[in-house]
Amino acid sequence: MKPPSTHSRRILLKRGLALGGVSLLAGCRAEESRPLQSALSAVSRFNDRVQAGLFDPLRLAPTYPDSMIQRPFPFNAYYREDEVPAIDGGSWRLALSGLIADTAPWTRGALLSLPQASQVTRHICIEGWSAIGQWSGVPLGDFLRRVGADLNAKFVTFRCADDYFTSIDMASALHPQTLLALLQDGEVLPRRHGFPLKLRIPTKLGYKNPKHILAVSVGNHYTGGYWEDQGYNWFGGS
Ligand SMILES: Nc1nc2c(c(=O)[nH]1)N[C@H]1C(S)=C(S)[C@@H](COP(=O)(O)O)O[C@H]1N2
Ligand SMILES: [Mo]
Repeated sequence: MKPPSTHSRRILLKRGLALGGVSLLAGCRAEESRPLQSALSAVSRFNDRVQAGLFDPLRLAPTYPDSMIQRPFPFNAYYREDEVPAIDGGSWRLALSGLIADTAPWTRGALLSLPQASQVTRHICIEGWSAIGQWSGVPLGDFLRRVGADLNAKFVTFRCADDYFTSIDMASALHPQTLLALLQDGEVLPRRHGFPLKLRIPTKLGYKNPKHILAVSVGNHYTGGYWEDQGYNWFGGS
């Protein structure tokens, strides 16, 4: 049997995403109904599997010319901009845990000394806005290989300096455009955009791009996320 064409795969993906959208919309009005909630989250779990099955590890997210970069870049978080965590870059360390051979913590300088990649991509927030930006940093796949992570594990989880956390599938973690970003628009990652380290993952929606990362862990147990635990679709493909 012939594999589905890129076009029909895209239609399938849109349908998968639309299913996720229905579950989100309906979730708002159905807080009282437990059976409905669990049926809807079963649809969302199904949607995760559809998206994971359609995910092409080699297909790149669209990139844009520098002239399209939006300045100032919009801010978003689950709190106001004046409550953004203030992190001292000198004493900050990236902690590693789980299925990783070398869990020694990383300084910002050590991360900057690794080969860097950069991208101009569109960040899409589920709240109804999107913006093109430029980010650079260490490809997460290169980093996971360097520290001896188990690349057959299912999940990579990120914990942040605020109460935010999220997790992604390993195939997306190893995608070439998935970056541990240290710079935005050629400058040290601004405080409001996640200093000292954020995940830039252009194949996923904004809420799968954690800012102010403190810790990365690799494992096989589902860990969810801040918004995902409140009903946002876990795979969160864009
Ligand atoms: N630590 C942390 N990371 C986060 C969030 C947050 O509240 N805290 N919000 C997410 C959401 S919903 C979006 S749209 C983007 C916004 O990133 P920006 O401020 O750089 O535009 O950050 C994501 N990462
Ligand atoms: Mo968002």
